[in-house]
Amino acid sequence: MRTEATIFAFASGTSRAAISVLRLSGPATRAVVAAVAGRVPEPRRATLATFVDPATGDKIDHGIVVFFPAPASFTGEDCAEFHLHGSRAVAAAMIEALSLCPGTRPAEPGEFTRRAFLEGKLDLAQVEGLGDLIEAETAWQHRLALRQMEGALGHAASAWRQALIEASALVEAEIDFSDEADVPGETSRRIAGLLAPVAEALETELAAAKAGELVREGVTIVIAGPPNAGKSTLLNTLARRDVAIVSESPGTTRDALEVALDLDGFRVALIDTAGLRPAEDPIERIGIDRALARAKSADLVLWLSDVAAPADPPADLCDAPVWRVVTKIDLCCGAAGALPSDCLGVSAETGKNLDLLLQRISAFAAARTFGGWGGLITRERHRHAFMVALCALRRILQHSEAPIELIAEDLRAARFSLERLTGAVDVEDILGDIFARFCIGK
Ligand SMILES: Nc1nc2c(ncn2[C@@H]2O[C@H](COP(=O)(O)OP(=O)(O)O)[C@@H](O)[C@H]2O)c(=O)[nH]1
Ligand SMILES: [Mg+2]
Repeated sequence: MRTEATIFAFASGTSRAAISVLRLSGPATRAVVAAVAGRVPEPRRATLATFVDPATGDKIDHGIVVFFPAPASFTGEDCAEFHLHGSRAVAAAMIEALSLCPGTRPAEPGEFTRRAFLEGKLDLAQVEGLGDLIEAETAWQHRLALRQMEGALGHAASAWRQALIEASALVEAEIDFSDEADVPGETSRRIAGLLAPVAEALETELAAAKAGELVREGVTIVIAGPPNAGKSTLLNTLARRDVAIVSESPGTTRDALEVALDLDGFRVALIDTAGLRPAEDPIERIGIDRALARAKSADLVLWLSDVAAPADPPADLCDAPVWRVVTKIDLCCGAAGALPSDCLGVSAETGKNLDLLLQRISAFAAARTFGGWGGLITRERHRHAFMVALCALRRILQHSEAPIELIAEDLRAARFSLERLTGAVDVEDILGDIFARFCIGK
């Protein structure tokens, strides 16, 4: 699938910087490089050149040009990079010069990566890994994205697909030569032998999936409790900035507020909510409903209450673990010792026990996400594909007496689902969605 246009875009950010990188890909690359840099340098060798506007001959910059001939380039097409001084004026002049070269146009978001995918340089799961790598904020997100980009999911999927293809061959043979005397049950035994390990691997991955998604999306922790318990203060203190409005008047926080923290490399989304109390005010009521909804979907709830007015969480607050935190212990000297053992007393005022709270949260995030390291599934799309394949395989394994045509059909369904995972079969419907998330120049 050859693309006609030669695309260009800044691969680096375009704010003022020492150096910025302009990238070019497509059939006109050689001509553009020759016109702008004076000649086409030796492949993959950083070469100093003077860049000029081919239309006017005006000098634009002195910099480095690198030429990557097809097919050994990121996109699989002829590619080049111009390393320029990172000024807005240089950027604007280069963009203008490239725009005037025949056959060129600015790239759309994710277009370089889309071409790499279409040229078979990356499978779809690697594309997603690359997107995650660019977005990665914490050390664990970074590691997971890197592994995804290196093709861990694609390798596993193609090994499983191979087993399904072998099983299909047995099934086809059975359909074609069913009248020939074969040992009864022999084919289905051999098929089961091929499919059972695949089903088992899919099951293991699905079980570990939650952890992979937690690494990518983060562990969600909701701070809940009665009004004035110090919820917003705790959020602000842990976030080290004023995210939420803190006030003595109860019912100040109306909407759920979220901050993302990086705790020892784990992404943690901390959510402050409206205080829970019977409220008259309709807006406060909405806030309380939202608070309850957020608590329901949380991975962990911190239930805060004032040391002067300890309160129990409602029994049906959530299915996730609830940690009881007693606040403002600075106001109640000595009382902290009298707290029930399942309560942690903290003070945002003095900082007492906040480190301990963070340590415990970090340990919780680690325990929840550590399994994600071994897992391959990092998003809902993968989980769905695994699920479809597993259901089809289970049908085959559990109904060995089923008509051979049904077995063939289920095998096709399982294989199709695994192929969609890496983009080996038609996936036009999901491509737009995946590439639209990329930035221009990637
Ligand atoms: N002395 C003391 N006051 C606190 C502490 N945490 C919060 N407060 C005060 O308690 C009041 C209510 O706090 P806020 O965070 O708005 O509570 P929320 O309604 O649960 O969000 C404010 O006046 C805070 O300054 C603390 O650790 N020590
Ligand atoms: Mg509040």
